[in-house]
Parts: sequence; C-alpha cells; structure tokens
Amino acid sequence: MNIRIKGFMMAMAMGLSALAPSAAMAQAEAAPVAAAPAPETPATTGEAAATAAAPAFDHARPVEGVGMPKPGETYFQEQVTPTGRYAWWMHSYVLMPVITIISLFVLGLLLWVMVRYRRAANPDASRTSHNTLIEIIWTVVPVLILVGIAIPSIDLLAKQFKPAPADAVTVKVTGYQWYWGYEYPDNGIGEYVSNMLTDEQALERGEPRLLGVDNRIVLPVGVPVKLIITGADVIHSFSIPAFWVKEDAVPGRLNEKTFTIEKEGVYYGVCSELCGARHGFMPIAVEAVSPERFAQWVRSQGGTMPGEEAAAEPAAANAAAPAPAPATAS
Ligand SMILES: [Cu+2]
Repeated sequence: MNIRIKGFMMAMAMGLSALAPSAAMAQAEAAPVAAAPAPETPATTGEAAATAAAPAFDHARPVEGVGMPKPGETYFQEQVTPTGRYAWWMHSYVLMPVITIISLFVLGLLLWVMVRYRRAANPDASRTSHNTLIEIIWTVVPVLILVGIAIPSIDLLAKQFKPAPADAVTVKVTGYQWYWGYEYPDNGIGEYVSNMLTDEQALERGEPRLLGVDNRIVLPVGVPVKLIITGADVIHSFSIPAFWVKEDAVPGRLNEKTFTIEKEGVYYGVCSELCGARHGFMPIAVEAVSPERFAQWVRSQGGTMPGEEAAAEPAAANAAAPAPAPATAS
C-alpha cells in the first residue's frame, strides 16, 4: 500500500517536472532580486527613454518593496488608489473580523456539543426537535450580517465601476501572447510594445526580476485614469495589485477600468489569466509621475497633451480666420 502510494507520488513528480522544465530552469539560473544594487532613492538618473527622438525622459528607478511583492509577504500590497484603500478596509475591517468571529463561534458550539452531550455524559438524549425562538434567531442574525456586508460591498462595486470623467487620461491596453501593447489615443501616441526584461537586464537596471519591462506605462498621479482593456489572441488579465486593479483582456471586447493614483512610484503587476506557455513572463510596470512630468513624457514620445491643443486654438482664432489646423508640439 505504502509502496504503491510512493510510486504514484514519484510518477506524479516526474510528470510535473517533465511538463515544466523551462520554468524550473528559469527559476534555477536566475539571480534573486535582493542581489541587485538596492536603489535607495528614487533617483531619476540612468536609463533614458529608449527610442525617443524628442526630448529625453529620465525614468524613475523602482524602490525595493514598493509596488511589488516583498519576501515572505502574505498580505496585500500597500494601496495607492482610493478604491484600493476602500477595498483594503472592507477586507481587513469588515470581512476578516466577521469571518473570524463566525468561525470561532461555530467551532465553540461544536466543541461544546461534542463534550457536553457525548454519550457518556448524556446517555438519555433529548427528543426536542423545534424551538421557535432559536429558529428565528438563526434566520434573522445571518440575514442582518449579510445586509451589513452588502452595504459597503455594493458601494465599493459601484465606485470601482463608476465611468471615468471625460478628461480622464485614457490608455488602451492590449494583451498579446505574450507581451502587452499600450496606446494613448488622446495623446497621439500609437501603440508601443512592452516586453519583460531578461534577468541580466533587470539586474543591470535595478529592476525586480520577472517584473521589470523595457517600456512602462507612464501615468499621472491625482488625475483619473481610464484603461480600455482588450486581448488580441486569447484572454489575458491586466492586474496591478497596488491599485486593486484586475480586469480581463478579452478578444473582441473592450473592458474598462478607472482609478486615480495617489502616490508617485513604479508599480508592478503580472498577467493574471492563464494565456499560454509564457503566461508567467508578461509583467506590467506602471510609472506614476506628477502631471508635469507626464506631459514631459508624452512630448518625449512625440505625443501632445489635450490641454496644449486647447490653449493653442484660441490664439490661432484671434490671429486670423478660424483655422481648424491643430497645433503640433515640437
Ligand atoms: Cu497573458
């Protein structure tokens, strides 16, 4: 019997290791993040925007433990969006206490019944089958608990799916096998591709392993952001734990996600829907910067800010005929 189980386990283990050799190798040969030269300050030195012909933009360096998982961590990342903080509160101060109290209460009842009414202590069992008061209590109390949970829960849901205001910064996110494409339709920035860095590149740039990318999404803080999320081939899922964002990227469908980032920094996420062989190697990196720096980045990519066009138009109208030609930033 024992031998048979052992044999089965061995076969399972061998089968599994045969299935995922590349992942195992990648794990083995990789250097740990901790070995990277720890970027103590979020200095803006180093890597300039890769292919920008326009003014260069210095990207921020990630800060160890911010916007990324920490070693040994079992809880949520620190939330940097209002809905994220609300959801965190809901989880930590509503759901967890309710779950804990109910579990302990039921455990206590079970232990009490098992000890107090065991056959040795209570040989002559009661034949009672109904008790109106207790039946009302065990119907009404759970209903009240559920209503109490439903109120903040529905409120949170409504906040998460509130449509973005018209002036929100819009990014179209497309999931591909196996990388992400980002486009800023309102800023005239066409789709660019974001790929994972190799272990060597990540180490060199002080980026976390398996999370660092060559081209990040850059977003302003304090401004509503609207993501339009879709998939090009199979279903992917765009997620950033620090924003409490996780949205499926489905081919032929546009999903929307709105949030406002409150703190500057670099935040990481991963594809969260099994999408094929390299599902585990299509990370997401968001660089949250001040609105001024965001405008700077947009110009460095050859794009324009919607405000710039609006400011230029009245001037043109005053000078001459109502020229419809949009101003182009240089
Ligand atoms: Cu994917």
